[in-house]
Amino acid sequence: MNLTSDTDSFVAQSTPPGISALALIRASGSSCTKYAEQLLGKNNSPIPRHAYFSKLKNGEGELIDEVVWIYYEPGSSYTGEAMIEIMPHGNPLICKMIIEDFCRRGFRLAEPGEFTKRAYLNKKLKFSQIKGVLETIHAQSDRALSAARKRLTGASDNHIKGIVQELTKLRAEIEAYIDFPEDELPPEDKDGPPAQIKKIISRLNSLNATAKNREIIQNGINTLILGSPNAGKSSLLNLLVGHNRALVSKEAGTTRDYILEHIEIDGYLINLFDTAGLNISPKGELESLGIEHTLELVDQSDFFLVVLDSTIDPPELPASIVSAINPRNCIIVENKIDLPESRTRNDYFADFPHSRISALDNLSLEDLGSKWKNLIAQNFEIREEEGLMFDLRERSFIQESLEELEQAHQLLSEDSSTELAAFHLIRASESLHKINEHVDNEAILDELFSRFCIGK
Ligand SMILES: Nc1nc2c(ncn2[C@@H]2O[C@H](COP(=O)(O)OP(=O)(O)OP(=O)(O)O)[C@@H](O)[C@H]2O)c(=O)[nH]1
Ligand SMILES: [Mg+2]
Repeated sequence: MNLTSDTDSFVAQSTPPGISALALIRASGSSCTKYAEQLLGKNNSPIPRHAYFSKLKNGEGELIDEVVWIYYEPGSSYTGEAMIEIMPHGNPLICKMIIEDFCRRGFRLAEPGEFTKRAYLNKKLKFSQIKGVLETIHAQSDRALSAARKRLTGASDNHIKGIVQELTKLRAEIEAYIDFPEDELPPEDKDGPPAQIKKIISRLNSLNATAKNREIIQNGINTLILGSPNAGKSSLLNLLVGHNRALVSKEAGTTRDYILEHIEIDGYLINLFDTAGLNISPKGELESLGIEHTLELVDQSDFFLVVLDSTIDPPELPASIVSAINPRNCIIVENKIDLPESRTRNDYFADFPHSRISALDNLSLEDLGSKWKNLIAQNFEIREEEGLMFDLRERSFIQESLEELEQAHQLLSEDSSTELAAFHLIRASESLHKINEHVDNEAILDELFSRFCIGK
């Protein structure tokens, strides 16, 4: 994608292909004004942001569709250029004809993310807001959406700006160190700056610790349902997803390959894996392969539900599972409590949370749900700052800034050169500035825009 701010006009369908009640076709560039004038007839000027209803005709004067359309004047549209949005009936044939008609009038097809790219080049959006647009479109849970909104509205930019302001204030104080002889400064001023730097360091550290949360918010909490064959793992999955997704049978070894379903708990996306029962002596190659798959999933999982058949003695788990689970990321689900032979299994992983349920009779699922929610809250809860979700590139600037701050802190604590400490504070601010800086590196922009849909 080249970065010249050419003003050629382009068009794309912004709604997904296929049949729908209505569709949205969007165009940007200087030719939009002429297009709108022709739609109005007699070369009248369109009123910006006014919804018109017109007959849209092709080059031969044949009616394509009756459409609602809106014209946006240059300067105050999404892209910053003249834009037009057309809402025809959602028939792919109609959309194709309208787009062909645009092309006949000198428009070209838009590249993925090109509307947003124009908005960025025309300074209608900041770099982090582009990511906010992308994350808003792709968010798969309430939590992901709320974090994306923070980016889109510039909350993450403002957060960094706040820290930069504090650093500037601090520098002024330190420069007072330089300008005044030490014995003329009140003692509290001498203690102040190192303590304040420590505070900023801890704020930045908490921003930097967002890597795992970012993944979890965006991609979901990988949750494995594990246990012996016939324990009721698939029955539990079916209950949680609300339909009979997995085969259930009284034969042990029913589930072979894992099954993935998505549910939402407390606004978090849960990627729920039903797995093959962990049979110590598997019957045949297929069952062995299934168990191998289960064990492979353990490393990539964030959370575990170990399902027991509470009418029989609990199984010994493979070492790789024992080392992956702990009382914060695992619930022991004692199933089949409807049966008279059922016994409590409190001594099995005694310090883990236990929940006694019947997947067959849908008993006590609330207890499991509330324990599950509590653990998610403890492990994955996003604090306000972490909800801002900085990505890898941004975190590298935060890291740079932290290193400068550590040096400044050390110099001030040792009563060494205050000039040098002030210099490190400037460098720390500069690193943070890079987070919100206008990026014109083509490779970075190309990579980002390639993740967009056409029409956005
Ligand atoms: N009584 C009773 N039976 C249950 C309960 N949950 C599951 N079952 C029965 O136990 C048998 C096995 O259930 P599944 O859900 O297929 O068990 P699984 O753990 O997925 O088994 P595999 O896929 O073979 O590892 C079926 O006959 C279920 O109807 C329960 O809470 N109570
Ligand atoms: Mg199963």
